[in-house]
Amino acid sequence: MMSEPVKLLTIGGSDSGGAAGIQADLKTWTVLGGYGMSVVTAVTAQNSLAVQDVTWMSPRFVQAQLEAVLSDYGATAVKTGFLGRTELVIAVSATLQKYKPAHIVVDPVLVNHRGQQMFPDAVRQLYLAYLLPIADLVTPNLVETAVLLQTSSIDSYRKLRRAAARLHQIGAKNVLIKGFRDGAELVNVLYDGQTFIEFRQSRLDTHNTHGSGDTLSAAICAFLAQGVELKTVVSQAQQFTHRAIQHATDWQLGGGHGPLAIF
Ligand code: PXL
Repeated sequence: MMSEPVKLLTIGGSDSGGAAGIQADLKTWTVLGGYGMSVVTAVTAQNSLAVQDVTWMSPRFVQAQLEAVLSDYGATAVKTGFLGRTELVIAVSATLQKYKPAHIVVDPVLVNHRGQQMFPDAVRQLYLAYLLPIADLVTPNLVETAVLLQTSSIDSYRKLRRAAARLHQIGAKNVLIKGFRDGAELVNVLYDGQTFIEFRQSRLDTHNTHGSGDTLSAAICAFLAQGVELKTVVSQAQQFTHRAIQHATDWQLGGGHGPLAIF
């Protein structure tokens, strides 16, 4: 018999194109040996070029899915993704506080790949009030960080560190700000309230990065649930994601931003 897998839950949207959202999370978890569950907040009509349409699940039905899985299976680690409705942010926060999973990773999906805010500003405000305070880790990219804090673009380490400190102060236990460009390298910075740790990786020249943020936060969830220490978790998850991007560099599955090779 196989040993029991860790139980992992994603709360997010479906990407019909299979690159991002719950599809990226579930593929990542299967590869990393976890048992993946998914509470669907929205269904997107999406391909490598654009999100063409979205149908939202009702807050009542999202709540029903959460109760169904958490009252029976439970989850050691949970990640939140596409939650662009105020009622959904509130329902998800309340239910996570009821069930208290050991690890909560908040991936603040707020902007599209062009860097435009996708949701009403009230959603951003509720992220600060309801999700950051229960997050063990929040994982914004540079644009999401600037949107969350309503600041100008983050173009220096000084601004990045200050933003991380503010997100920590608002309530996130740990903050990982992703995607700072430093020459040929991409730098992710982890802040735990005391020290800043830089994780560096060579920047890959490819269009196929659709779902890379989801894959990274999903991998983080899986390693956290396995009991790995956060610093090591971030390093391992980054290597996993980097490899997945590397292996898909030359793919042309669609006409736009293609998926990663999650194998
Ligand atoms: O990559 C962020 C993301 C997550 N979840 C869903 C998405 C996207 C980006 O478009 O559509 C469902």
